[in-house]
Amino acid sequence: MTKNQTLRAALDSGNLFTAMAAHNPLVARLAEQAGFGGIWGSGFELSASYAVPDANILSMGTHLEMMRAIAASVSIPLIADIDTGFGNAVNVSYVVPQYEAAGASAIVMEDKTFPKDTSLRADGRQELVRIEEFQGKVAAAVAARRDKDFVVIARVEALIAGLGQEEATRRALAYEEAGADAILIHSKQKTPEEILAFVQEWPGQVPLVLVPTAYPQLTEVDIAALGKVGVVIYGNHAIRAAVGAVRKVFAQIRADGGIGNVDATLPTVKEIIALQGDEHMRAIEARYLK
Ligand code: SPV
Ligand code: MG
Repeated sequence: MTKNQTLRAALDSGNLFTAMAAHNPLVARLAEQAGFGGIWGSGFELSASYAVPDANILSMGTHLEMMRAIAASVSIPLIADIDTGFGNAVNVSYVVPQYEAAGASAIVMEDKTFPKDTSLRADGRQELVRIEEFQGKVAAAVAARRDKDFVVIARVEALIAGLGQEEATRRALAYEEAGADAILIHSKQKTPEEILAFVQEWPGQVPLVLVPTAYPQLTEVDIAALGKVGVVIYGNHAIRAAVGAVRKVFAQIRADGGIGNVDATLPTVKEIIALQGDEHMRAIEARYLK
């Protein structure tokens, strides 16, 4: 099976597919080793790793090249976060084949205006495009894919924008009608009630995608039991884990005036060399270096 077929089959199966955020190939490899079904090519994480806001400050090219590097380093599907599609439906027509060629198995595109503001920030600018305009962008994405198993996920930001469940459902149904394979419904409420109400009332046929960052109480068992959710995305746990771990180690080294104490607490250099794919390179060496 190709990676695209793996993701498509997972969506068709009705089982919950898990995708973990990654901002570089090393983290993607750790996600694969940990047993996640796929990688989330998070714009938030990549922006954070460049120390800039998640607000279309990074260029599409920067994100695209990281997606290419990630896809090349793992054997599980990559779901690429293309924000608002980097423009209008015309841009989307050119963007989608590039992500597909880079090795992504899906794109998620959100119905906000360009440039976007990040969704989970309190008081962010959350302006949505007209429903018809976004339908055009979804249809353009669907038409532009080369492989029918490449998945197009439309992301509804109506709850994030405070427009309520009725508007969110209206938009989700319109995007399904335009050809979306799945609907990502995002919420920044600190408890799951808002998202649960949407999921329970969802009258559409396509599976939903949740990003439970703001309401972490909801487990995979809870989500699977809802029966309408195909994918759960863990949106930023790699970058948050990295920031926490790096801060702690740096502080310890400054406090100790040396690396003696932290050394035993860290993964060994040997472990890092293994993650770099050393075994593969040594096999090439043994076979071809004459
Ligand atoms: C991302 O990880 O880039 C996302 C999810 O789009 S969120 O940051 O919650 O908007
Ligand atoms: Mg994003």
